[in-house]
Amino acid sequence: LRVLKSQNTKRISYYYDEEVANHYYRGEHPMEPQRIKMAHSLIMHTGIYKKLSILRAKPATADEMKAFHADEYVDFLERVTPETVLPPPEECFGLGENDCPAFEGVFRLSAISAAGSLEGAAKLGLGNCDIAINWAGGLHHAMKSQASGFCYINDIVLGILELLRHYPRVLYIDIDVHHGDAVETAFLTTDRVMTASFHQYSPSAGFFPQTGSLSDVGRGKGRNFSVNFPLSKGIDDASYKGVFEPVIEDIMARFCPSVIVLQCGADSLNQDKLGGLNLSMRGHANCIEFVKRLSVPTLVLGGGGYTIRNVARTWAYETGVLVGTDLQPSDLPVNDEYYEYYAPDYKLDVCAAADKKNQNTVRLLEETKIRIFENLRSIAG
Ligand code: ZLM
Ligand code: CA
Ligand code: ZN
Repeated sequence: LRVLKSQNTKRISYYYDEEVANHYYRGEHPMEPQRIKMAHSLIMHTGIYKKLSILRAKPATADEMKAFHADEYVDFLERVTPETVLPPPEECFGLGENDCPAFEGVFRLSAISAAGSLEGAAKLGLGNCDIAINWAGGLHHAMKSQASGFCYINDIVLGILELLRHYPRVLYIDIDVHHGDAVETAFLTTDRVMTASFHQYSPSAGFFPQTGSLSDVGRGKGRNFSVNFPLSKGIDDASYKGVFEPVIEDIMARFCPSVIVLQCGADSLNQDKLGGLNLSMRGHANCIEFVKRLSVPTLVLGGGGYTIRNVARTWAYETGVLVGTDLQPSDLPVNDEYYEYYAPDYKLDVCAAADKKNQNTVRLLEETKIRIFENLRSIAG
């Protein structure tokens, strides 16, 4: 009975605000909030919504954002418009450059993104659900006083701060292709939050944000509570599983988190416009399934993902994994409002490339794992 309960009757809260899709970063910017609505449409048309409690969170207020962000920054973000933002090099708080434009509604979109993570965390904190999902969240680069890497308000840090009011230890896992730098920095010196990011790392090639080396382990009381797994281009499903599962397993044994926050950036998939990895949808979803099986309360968030048809496919499929429905590749519903976006195959699947070179050597992956195990050994007790 207990096994049944832990696997099949998880109470899942899913946060969605249809207003997300009314926002644009302008022009040819790679970040497209519309992908959240596309994923939602698949979730509705495949029927997996029946196993979710669908909720709309109240957009976060400036005061709620100030639990992490600097007052001056939040006040600026609330007021800035495309007309008042200063051009580079006079840009303020990171806004104005191409990565973080001051588009119309930037504060509102950030408030919606933060809301799902905050309310999801609060609901998990009260024990009123087992899993909370917010695909509009996962904006891991937003710093205390600075927009960075398409992110303005750090919904993840806000969610973790809320969870810390209810739970002693929070594990943050980040499978976005980019390093979860701002979440790591926010909790760099505490032993109550462990951050673990897997990411493409090639600072010599200038791959953003160029941080997250293996030797980046945290500071002071937080030493060895920051875990970084740098990867080279082309990693495939088998290699990723071979590093992800043992590292998370070891973290579970040593750190014993009371709650998990999982950032599911879909830019680690094959064919992403910005990322260079070679994961299939199933390889990516294996991480979500693995974390689900740990049976720890979990806040599941979105993040990057720039080939939007694949982002929608993957987050819909992963929602299915969380509710216990293994959607089949043929399950792409013909009545979906974005059906034509899924041409030419009209399937749910995202495949890995057969001919992409995996630039990660078995030897370096094994050595990296061993270094991480060594670091984790020193936190016990
Ligand atoms: N230039 N337009 C991931 C955040 C990645 C920094 C190099 C800006 C782009 C990119 C923007 C339309 C997450 C950097 C890039 C051009 C300095 C990054 C606007 C194309 C465009 O066509 C584009 C004019 C833009 C931005 C590409 N930016 C690719 N990579 C990174 C940030 C966010 O997935 O982790 C979480 C949501 N920025 O490499 C530059 C150094 C700005
Ligand atoms: Ca990452
Ligand atoms: Zn990313």
